Amino acid sequence: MKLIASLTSPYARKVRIVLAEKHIECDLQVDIPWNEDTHVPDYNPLGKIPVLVLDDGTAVYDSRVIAEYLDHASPVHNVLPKDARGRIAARRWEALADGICDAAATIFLERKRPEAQQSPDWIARQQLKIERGLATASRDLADRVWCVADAYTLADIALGCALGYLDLRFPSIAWRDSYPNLAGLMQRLNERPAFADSTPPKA
Ligand SMILES: N[C@@H](CCC(=O)N[C@@H](CS)C(=O)NCC(=O)O)C(=O)O
Repeated sequence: MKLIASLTSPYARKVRIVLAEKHIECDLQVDIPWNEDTHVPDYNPLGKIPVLVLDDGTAVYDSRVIAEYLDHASPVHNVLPKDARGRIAARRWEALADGICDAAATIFLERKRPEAQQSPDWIARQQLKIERGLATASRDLADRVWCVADAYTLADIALGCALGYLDLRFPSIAWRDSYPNLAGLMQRLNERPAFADSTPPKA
């Protein structure tokens, strides 16, 4: 089994953390989908990472599907709650966290375009998604230790990856000052080897 991923993608990091928490062996093939020599479209017609390539050649995407696949693949440390209610709650957290990443990545890409072609309205729209997303995450986490059912789940993994991505691409967003409970969660997450070992490189 191999995972096609970049080291900065928050979606790929989510999958790498699930692999580590579940102690599943998997080769990592680093591929940057923006590079001309990328092989990602050979595995995913959408040209996006992460892609998990199974031993029989089946390509599994996107990160949410991969996470579910991996959770079923091994009984070690299930990251999705067994009960339907808990599962939906964890999935909703994941959708929120991934949505924050989508908005942040959209701004990052927009700002790479020539300045005259950039749309301030488009950027402002994405910024609002990030602001509302963080406010909602903080409100819903409240004073609990973990996002769902007092246990460390995919919800926490996804949120931690989104917060880590903001640190990487938008260090000026002072989310730790605005939301101390999210800062506390990030600190707990960074104590886990799966998080510490997958911190995105600054380059
Ligand atoms: N919903 C997808 C998002 C994946 C995604 O957007 N990956 C980015 C890297 S962070 C990518 O491959 N972008 C290349 C492109 O959009 O062409 C997932 O969860 O896997």
